[in-house]
Amino acid sequence: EHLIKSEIVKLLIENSTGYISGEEMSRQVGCSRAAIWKHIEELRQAGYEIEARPRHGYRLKYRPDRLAPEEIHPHLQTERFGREMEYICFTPSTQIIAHKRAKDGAPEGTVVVAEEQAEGRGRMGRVWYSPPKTGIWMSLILRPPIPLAEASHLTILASVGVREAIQKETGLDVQIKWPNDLLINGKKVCGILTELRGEYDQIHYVITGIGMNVNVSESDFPVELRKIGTSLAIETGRTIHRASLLATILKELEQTYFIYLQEGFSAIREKWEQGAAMLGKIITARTAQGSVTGVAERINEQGALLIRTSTGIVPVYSAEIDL
Ligand code: BT5
Repeated sequence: EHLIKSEIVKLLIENSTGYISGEEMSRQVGCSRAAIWKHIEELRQAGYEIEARPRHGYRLKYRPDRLAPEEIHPHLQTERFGREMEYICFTPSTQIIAHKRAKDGAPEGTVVVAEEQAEGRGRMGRVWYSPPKTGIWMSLILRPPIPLAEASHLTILASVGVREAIQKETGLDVQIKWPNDLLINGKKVCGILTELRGEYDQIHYVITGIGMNVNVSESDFPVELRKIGTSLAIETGRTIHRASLLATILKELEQTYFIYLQEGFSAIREKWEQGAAMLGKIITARTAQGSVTGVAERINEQGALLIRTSTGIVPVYSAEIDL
């Protein structure tokens, strides 16, 4: 059903400078004119403005910014990522749904995306603020053939892919803050959450959660986040079309993931280092075992951050970083 709708939206977009007839659409999509008419009506209900002119056909005048599959699909340039997609208006957390789908055998590349989350999850029980219709709140199912010890590679490759997507789509300079933040002008625009199920020698599945502030305005942010958070709209001064951005994110993520599977972690590590906010700087890493202060040198083969202290190099596997 949603594939037919995607095809119709695609045709309307491609022909939006003129008209496309119902007959032409039914021929290209391969369904009846009555079916086309039914879908056009449903699109209108969903907020599309579609003009119908006798003897000319249909013309798209306005497209709402939703993250529904029929919105993403016309932009999608991936092999697997986003080919299966679940779209939800409101949910506690897309992570919870993605875990269920993964357990039920959903294929790699399946995406769960929501317009709003009530209890978006951060790391260690923290909350991710996810207001309606202004962000990309999504979870991606991966099934990488790697041991548990290498799971942190996935957070790093996701940061690299998402950074690439934002830069391509907006031209903004994005910095990566180890382990899971993307910053613009020193403020957090995106957080990544890697959750997984697996055993010592094999991961069963990974859920990569991505929370990106896209059209969140300054006054939308709760007071405590105003100093530390930002959005693409705040930084560019314009509204960003979320559906095409999401398609770009999936494309860049897939590309980065395929490079990782084919060439290994070192190819990703190089890209990561190009975008890292902290290398060569003095930082403090707060870990569960205490604080480590020193110069951030690089990341190692496991994805741990290496900090040069007065007593030697210390690898840090999980921490909060003060820049
Ligand atoms: C993260 O955690 O940065 C990971 C966030 C992942 C969210 C996505 S949304 C889709 C998927 N479904 C979910 O339920 N989660 C994932 P962490 O490093 O722990 O950062 C959390 C901290 O960031 C909070 O304690 C706040 O200080 C700050 N924060 C919360 N919401 C924010 C927002 N919208 N923008 C910027 N900072 C925020």
